[in-house]
Amino acid sequence: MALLGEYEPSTQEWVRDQVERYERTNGREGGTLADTGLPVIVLWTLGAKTGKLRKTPLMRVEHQGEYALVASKGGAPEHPFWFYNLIAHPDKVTIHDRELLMDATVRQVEGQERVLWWERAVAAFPPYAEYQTKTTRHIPVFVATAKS
Ligand code: F42
Repeated sequence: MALLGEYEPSTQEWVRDQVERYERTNGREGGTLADTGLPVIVLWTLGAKTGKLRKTPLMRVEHQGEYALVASKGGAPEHPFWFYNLIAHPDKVTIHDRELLMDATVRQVEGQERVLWWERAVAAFPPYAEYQTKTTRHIPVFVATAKS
């Protein structure tokens, strides 16, 4: 059952517009990052402070039904807010990937598992590697697994 809650759109217009187009067309519109042609998913989380439903487009990094969620925020020095939402509510997550709405649990990965998923992420979206060189912040990587 997809995450329930009072949806609070992103404060960034381009982000909330992409979510709106993605949801209306199951990703036929808004399914890629601008003109890169690279696919995105929409992450649903529960606000760590507001408890509201938040929807965030992320690059699609999928492997055997699991998804990496890379909190790069373009290499900014601070984590994105959705990072704190996942920390607060790791088991209150939905992944929208075109026709799939997947209820999920997330874990933050480190060590060898992070190396493996980081390789997959950079293969899917090469700018991630550049973002990491732009900041001393260790870019968090979560892996979302379908709830059984
Ligand atoms: N961002 C990434 O980090 N990684 C990606 O792979 C990525 C891909 C991508 C593709 C397409 C696209 O359109 C955007 C993409 N982005 C990617 C940007 C991403 O969608 C987010 O905009 C970005 O990561 C910043 O996330 P954010 O959660 O900081 O969003 C801000 C703009 C936001 O929505 N702020 C809200 C606000 O009202 O200011 C608050 C959001 C929130 O969740 N608040 C929490 C709450 O309780 O409601 C509080 C959290 C806390 O504890 O402070």
